[in-house]
Amino acid sequence: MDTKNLGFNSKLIHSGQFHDEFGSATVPIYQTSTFSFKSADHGAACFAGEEDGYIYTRLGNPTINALEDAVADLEGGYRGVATSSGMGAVTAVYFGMLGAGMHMVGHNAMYGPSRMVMETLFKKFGTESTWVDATDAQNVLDAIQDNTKLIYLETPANPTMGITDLEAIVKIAHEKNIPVCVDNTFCSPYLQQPFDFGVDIVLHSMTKFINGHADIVAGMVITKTEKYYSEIRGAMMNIGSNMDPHQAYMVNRGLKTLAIRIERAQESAQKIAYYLENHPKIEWVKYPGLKSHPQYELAQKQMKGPGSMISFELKGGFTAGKTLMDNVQLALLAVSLGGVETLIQHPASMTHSKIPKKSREEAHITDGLVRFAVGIEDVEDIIADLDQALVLI
Ligand code: LCS
Repeated sequence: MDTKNLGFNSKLIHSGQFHDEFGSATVPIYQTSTFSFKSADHGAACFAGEEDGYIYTRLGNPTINALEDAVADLEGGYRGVATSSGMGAVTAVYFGMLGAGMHMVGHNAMYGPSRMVMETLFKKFGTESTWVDATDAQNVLDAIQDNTKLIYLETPANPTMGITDLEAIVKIAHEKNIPVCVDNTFCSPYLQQPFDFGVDIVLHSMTKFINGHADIVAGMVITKTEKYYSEIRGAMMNIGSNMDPHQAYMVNRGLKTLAIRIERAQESAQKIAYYLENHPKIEWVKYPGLKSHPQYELAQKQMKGPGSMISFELKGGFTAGKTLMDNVQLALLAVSLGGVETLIQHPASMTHSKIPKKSREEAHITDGLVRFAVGIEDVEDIIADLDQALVLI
C-alpha cells in the first residue's frame, strides 16, 4: 500500500508490509536459504541484475526486505540494509565508507564497541579515527583532515546522554563533502529523524526500541538517497552480517507497537528523572527532558520527545552506585535498553569497560555513572523500587 500520506502510527502498521496469496495479515517468514529460478536464463538474469528475483537469503529475502522497507519509510530514507546486530550495522557502514589511508571523526562518548572496533580492528587495516566531544560542533571542524571520509555521531549518546547539533555538524561536513552518519538507536524514528537535518546515513541497533522486547539482536542501516546505499549493502552482503528471516519477522512484530511503548516509557522516565533530581543522595541527573540538561534547548528542537534513558551519579560515586544496583528488585541489573522491562547498569565496568579509563574520563563516562533504561511497568513501582534501594546507601 502507498503509505506516503499516512501518519507515523499508521506507517508503523502498514509500511513495507505485504500480504501473501492466502491473504495473510502479517508478512510470512520465508525461512529459506535459497530460491529456485524458473530457468537457467532467469537465474543468469537475476545474477546480472536484469530481472527482479530472490537468489539467496544473504543477498535478500522477502521477510527481511519487508522490514527494510518499513524502517526506511519510517526514517524517511531511500532504502534499508538489515543486519544481524547493531554492530553489524555499525561495521557495514565502516566497511562501506572507509578504507586504508582514510580517516573518520567520531563523538567521544558513544556505545563502547562502536568506538573500539574502529580503534582496534579498523586501525589494524590502516583506517584512522579521531574522537572529540561533538556536542561542540567546533571540535568536529577542528578534527577534520584532508582524508576525512566520514563523520560518525550518536545522539543522545550512550551513556552520557550528550546531544549533538545535527544541523550544525551537517553544515560543517557538507561544506567539505564529508557524509554524516548518525546512530539513532536511543530515539528510534519515532523521536528523531536525522534525515530532516541533512544527515546522509542513519543506523540502529534494533535490539533496542525498534524490536522492543529484549528477545532479539538486530540492526539496520538506512541511507537518505541512493548515494552510499550500494557500498553499504555490498559490505553487508560480503561480510555476511545479514539478518535471518525469523529475526526479521520478530522485529517486524515488535516494530508495530513502537510508538505506544515509547510514549509510555517516556512519560514514566520524565517522572523518574524529577524524582532522582530531587533525591538528596543523587549528585546529578542527565535526562533530555530536564531543564538542567546542558543541551535541553537543542533536545527540544531536534527530538520529538526526551525518550526513556536516564544517566545519573550518586553522591558516594561508584560504591553507592554498586549498592543501588545490588539492591533494586524490579529493575533488572542488565545491559541493553529499549525493551519493555526496566534495566539498570554501570557503563564503566560493563558496556564501556573496553574503552581506556583516560578516554572514558575525557568523554565524561565517570566511574560513578549509572544508566537507567525505563520500561513500561507502573511508574509508581519503578520509583518505589529505586526508593527502597536508595535508603540502603
Ligand atoms: N549502538 C548503540 C547506541 C547501542 O546502544 C548498541 C548496543 C549498539 C549500537 C550495538 O548494537 P547490538 O549489536 O548490541 O545490537 N548497546 C548496548 C548497551 O548499551 N548495552 O548492551 C548493548
